[in-house]
Amino acid sequence: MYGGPVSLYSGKVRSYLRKQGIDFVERSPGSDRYLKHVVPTVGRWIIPCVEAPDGTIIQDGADIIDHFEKGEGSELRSFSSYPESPVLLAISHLFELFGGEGLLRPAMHYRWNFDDQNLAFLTSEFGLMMPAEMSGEDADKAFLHNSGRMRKAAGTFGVTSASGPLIEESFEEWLDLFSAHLVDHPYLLGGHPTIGDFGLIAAMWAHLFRDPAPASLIKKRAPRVGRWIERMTTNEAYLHEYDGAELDLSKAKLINDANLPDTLIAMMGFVAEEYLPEIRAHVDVANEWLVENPGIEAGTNGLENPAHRGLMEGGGGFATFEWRGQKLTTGVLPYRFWLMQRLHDDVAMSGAGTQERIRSVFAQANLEPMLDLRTLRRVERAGHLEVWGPLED
Ligand SMILES: N[C@@H](CCC(=O)N[C@@H](CS)C(=O)NCC(=O)O)C(=O)O
Repeated sequence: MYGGPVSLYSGKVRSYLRKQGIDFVERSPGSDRYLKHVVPTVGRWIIPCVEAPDGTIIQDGADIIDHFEKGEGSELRSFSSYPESPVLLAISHLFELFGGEGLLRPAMHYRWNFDDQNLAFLTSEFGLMMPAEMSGEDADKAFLHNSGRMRKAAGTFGVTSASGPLIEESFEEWLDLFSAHLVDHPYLLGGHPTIGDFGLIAAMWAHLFRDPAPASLIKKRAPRVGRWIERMTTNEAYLHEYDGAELDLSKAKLINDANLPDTLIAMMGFVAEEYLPEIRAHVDVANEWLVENPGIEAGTNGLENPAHRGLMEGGGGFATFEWRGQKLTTGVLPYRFWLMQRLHDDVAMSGAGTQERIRSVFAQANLEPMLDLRTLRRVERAGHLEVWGPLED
């Protein structure tokens, strides 16, 4: 695996590999192999990437996980990360999306707006991702340059001086809800982690538990969430507070989908408040853009730079929405639609009665509209990039 301790999406894959007991080595994206072989293969500098023993290179957290869940690597994993119950599966997809994408606001805020506590740590940590031959002084300079870019990126996720205090209030609420849920459940859906936990650990690890400022908040306010984070990042069972829990994850059971804990519905309700208006506004902006640009060739993102990850180049592609009484404007990323499609596709696979049950669970949490959000063209992944699918009639 090519990744970095400081990288959000590397944390998702590393946690997955550890919990599944899959043997791997982590190398820096500053390594020769990454720069000379992986970057040209993938077409851009991006982590995490996994290089399988046969030389296959996989980029993207979800694709890497699926390589082990459903693909060539599946004999190496210990348990399925996709719940069998369609209701639990839908909830698990929801938290994969929310953890990797919806928690970026607190992740970016706590990383870049607490320099007295974080900056020395971040300077040293980002140094780990530079080419080995780079001098310490040059690595610090490169960090200054890159951190300027990342601070700017924080703005595109809705981190502003006006939103800062509310981001903190909302993150504290999230910690309280998650902590209450973990009283009875070692993982989001019971006895073993699922794709939802792997999504959540993305934001909760590198930024929110390793960076000094939010780590201290989590330890003071929600130590139980801190222990879930530690549990997610070791191959050990680490279940001290769950007396009698199954230690072998391949035998551990998930919760009963006919009797969902109120604490889980409350966490889903938080997602509705925190993220539904944003993803809905993103879908609207993307659909307007797709209507205005009917000529985009299927299998491309329609942009001059195929490696560009926003909806459009040159400063466009932003959506404005109401969030906790403020107006926020954030960048539209088609990757999020692709993750949401995974939820929609799995819901569509189940029978009418089960779909009704999923709807009623989502409705209890004010999340039902998410089940109906669609972009006019599907997002597909091809050649390690997000691209638009064919125009549908
Ligand atoms: N969808 C990708 C996102 C990966 C990603 O954004 N990685 C960040 C580091 S955490 C990165 O490489 N950024 C490089 C850049 O934006 O230039 C995944 O899940 O793997």
